[in-house]
Amino acid sequence: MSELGKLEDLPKEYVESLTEKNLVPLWPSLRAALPHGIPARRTQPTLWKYKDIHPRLLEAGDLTPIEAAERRVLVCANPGLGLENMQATPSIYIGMQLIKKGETAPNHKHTPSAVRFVVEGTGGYTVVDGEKLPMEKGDLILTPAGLWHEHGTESEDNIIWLDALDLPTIFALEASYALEGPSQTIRNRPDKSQAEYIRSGLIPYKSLSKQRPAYPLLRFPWASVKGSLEALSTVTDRGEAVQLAYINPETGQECMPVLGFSAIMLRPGESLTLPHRSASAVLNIVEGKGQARIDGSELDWEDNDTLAIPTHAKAQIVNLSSSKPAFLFQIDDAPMQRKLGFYEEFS
Ligand code: 1HN
Repeated sequence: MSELGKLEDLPKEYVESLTEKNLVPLWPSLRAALPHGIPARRTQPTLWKYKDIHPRLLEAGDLTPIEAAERRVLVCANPGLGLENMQATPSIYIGMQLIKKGETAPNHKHTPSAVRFVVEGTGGYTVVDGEKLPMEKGDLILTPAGLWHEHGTESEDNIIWLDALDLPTIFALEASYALEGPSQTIRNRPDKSQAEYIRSGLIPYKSLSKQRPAYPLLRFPWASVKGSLEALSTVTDRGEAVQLAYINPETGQECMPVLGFSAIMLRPGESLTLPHRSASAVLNIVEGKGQARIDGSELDWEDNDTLAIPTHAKAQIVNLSSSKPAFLFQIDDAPMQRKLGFYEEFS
């Protein structure tokens, strides 16, 4: 393979004449844009400890009223990607949001798609497209692109959840914007999806002949996810992943276009090698104590901690408890990579 020409090899006057006409020679930058074998990665394996986030989020609750914040969030920013860019991985935005007793976060809709994964507190709710969805620890709530959503809490508690958005991609497309609106009228059938999609394998009959709803399930209660993981663990060999994907029950496909969501159970003492693959991911620990080994970094995690896994990383997660299972929630960008036609798993 021949060495590619460098910018310095070209006459200064020639380069200047290109610059003047908004032209750039490709060959000096080709290998940086298209490295051989493995992509250039700036994303660092990163751990955000909940014990570091929690007191600072409560402090934000004292320092900044909700009216002055709109959304009171501390963003988990990957240091390798520049903190100001607010990326946990190149495609995944992650933040921790606090709503205090009596507060509401106003109604809006936007082009990025979002989910909420509840970390702490009871009695929170999100209204999505007129449906009032309760939020309890571990529940996953979808707020897809273009659907109105607003949040609040009806208990004495603070409520804290993790926001995951496809914002980095939508922003890079110069397509990220929001609209504000008046508070939604709540339909008198709270969370109807929990009655319509109560069991896998069964969908409302009418949806076979009608156009299928784009987002039939907006809430995935943790209690049923956890129960399903426990059942799956009884028929899964040790060392093999006990993992469930959140899907659209009408299509069987991932429930959002860019980001995918799944839940993992690690049995006591279990060590799991994650697939070596092209997707990046973020893990949030629902409960448990363990270690992640990601490309040579050893990161010790416990309840509510959050971890970033770069693309093409070699990663292993270990449950360090010999008596209790650990439960993790995963966000990844495999759905977008599959649609773009380059998703890969390496053996
Ligand atoms: C957003 O709409 C929410 O609705 C939270 O709670 C975090 C971060 C960036 C852009 C939009 C929310 C967000 C966000």
